[in-house]
Amino acid sequence: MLLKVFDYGLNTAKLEALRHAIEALHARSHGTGSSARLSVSRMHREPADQSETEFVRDVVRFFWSSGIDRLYRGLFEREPMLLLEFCTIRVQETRPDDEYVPWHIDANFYGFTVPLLVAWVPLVDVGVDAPGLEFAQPEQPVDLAVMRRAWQDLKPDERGRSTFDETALSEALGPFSRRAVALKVGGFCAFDQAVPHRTQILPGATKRRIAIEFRMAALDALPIDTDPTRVRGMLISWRDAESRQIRIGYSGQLFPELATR
Ligand SMILES: O=C(O)CCC(=O)C(=O)O
Repeated sequence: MLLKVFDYGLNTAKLEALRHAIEALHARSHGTGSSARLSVSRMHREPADQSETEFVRDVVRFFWSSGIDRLYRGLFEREPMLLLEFCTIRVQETRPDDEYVPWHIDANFYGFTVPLLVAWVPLVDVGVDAPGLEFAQPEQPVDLAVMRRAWQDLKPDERGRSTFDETALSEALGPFSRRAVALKVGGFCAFDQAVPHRTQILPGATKRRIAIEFRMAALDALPIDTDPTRVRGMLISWRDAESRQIRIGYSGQLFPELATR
C-alpha cells in the first residue's frame, strides 16, 4: 500500500486556471450549490462546445507538465499512461445531504494486476474549511492478497458501487487509524489501488471543494482482473515513444487486442 502526501510542488497558477474553467463549466451544467462529478471523457467524446474541448486539452497539458508522471516512472520503473477515461473532477458541496464518497479502493477502476497510481489534486485549500480526503491506514502491514480478497468479496451497494463499511474495512486491514490530509493548493496526494479512502467527513465545513483525480497505469499492460468492457474503448493519453509528443486516443490504438472492428 502506497500513500505519499506532497505539501507543495504543483504549479499554483495553472491550478487556478483549471479551477476557473471548472467553475464555469460546473455553473453552466449544474447551477450553483450542487455537488457534481464532471467527466473528462464525456467532454472529449461529446463536447458541448469549444470550451469543453479546450478544457480537456488543458487538463492533459497540465498533467504532462506537472511532474506527476515522473512519480509513476520513479515508483514503478514503467512508462505511465494517463487514464483519461477515469479522470474525474469533483465539485463537493458541504450540505448535510450532499453525497460524500464512502470508503473504497481504486482497484474498482483497474483491478490489482497493473500498478495504478492516483494523484488526488485539490484546486482549493482542503482539510480546514473544505472537505479533503481521508485515508484508512493499517497499524500493521497488510497482506495485499488479503486486501484483494476482501475487495473481491464486497457486495455492491444500492448504487452498484463496491464500498467498504467499517466492519469490512476492519476485517481487511485489522486495526487502522484515519488520516485526513489538509492541503493547500499546489499540494497533492498520491496513492495506489489498494489504499482505502473516502471523502473527508468534516463537520462544520463551510466551503465547497473542487478536486481533480489523475489515474495512471502502465503503458505496457492491461489489467486481467477487471471487467474487460472497462478497458475497451478507454480514453487515454500517453507520450509517443519516438516523437515524444503527447497523444490522446483510445485503448485500441495501443492494445491491438482491444481494437474494435
Ligand atoms: O474526492 C473525493 O472526495 C473522493 C473521490 C474518490 O475517492 C473517487 O472518486 O474515487
